[in-house]
Amino acid sequence: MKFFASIALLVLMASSCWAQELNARVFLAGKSPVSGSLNLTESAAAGGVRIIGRVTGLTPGNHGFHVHQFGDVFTNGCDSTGPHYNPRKALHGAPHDNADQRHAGDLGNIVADAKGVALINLVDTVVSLSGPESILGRAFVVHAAEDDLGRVENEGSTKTGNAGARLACGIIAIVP
Ligand SMILES: *[C@@H]1O[C@H](CO)[C@@H](O)[C@H](O)[C@H]1NC(C)=O
Ligand SMILES: [Cu+2]
Ligand SMILES: [Zn+2]
Repeated sequence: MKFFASIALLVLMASSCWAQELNARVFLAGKSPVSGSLNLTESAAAGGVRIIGRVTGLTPGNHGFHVHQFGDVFTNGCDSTGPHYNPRKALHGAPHDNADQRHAGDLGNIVADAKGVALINLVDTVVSLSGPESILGRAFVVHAAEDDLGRVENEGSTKTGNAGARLACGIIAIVP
C-alpha cells in the first residue's frame, strides 16, 4: 500500500510540474487616448503563449501589435521601448512566418471595430515567457497604422512594417 501511495504521489507531483502555467499581465497606456490590458498564459496545452486582451480608443481598422525590446516606458514613454524584440536578427515579418523569418515580437495587427475597440485572442508559438528569449520585462506596443507584415518593397517594411506612431505600450509583468 505504501509503495502504491508513493507512486501516486510521484505521478501527482510530476503532472503538476508538466501542467505548470506561466502568467503575465500588461497594462497598455500612452500619450494617446488608447489604453487596454493583456493577459498572457504560456502552457503546453496552448502550444505557446495565449494572449487575451482588450484595447480601446483606437481608430477602426488594423493596428500594428508588437513586443518591443525594452520595458523602458520611463525615459520617453513608448518611444523608449526600442525596436521590435529580435533575438534571432531576422527581418520584420508576420506572426505566421517561422521563427527565423520574423522578429520574435512580430504579432501582426489587432483589429478595432467601429467603436475603436479591439478584442484580442490569439496563440503565438514564437514568443515565450521563459528561457533565453523570454519577453518578460519587455513591452507590448500598439501602433497608429497597419503593420504591412514585411511584405512591401521598402526599407521600413523589413524593419517595422511601417506601423507608424506608438499609441500605447506596457511592460510585460509576471503574475501568479
Ligand atoms: C485579465 O485577467 C484579469 C484577472 O483574472 C481579469 O479581471 C481581466 O478581465 C482579464 N483581462 C482580459 C482582457 O481578459
Ligand atoms: Cu511596434
Ligand atoms: Zn518586427
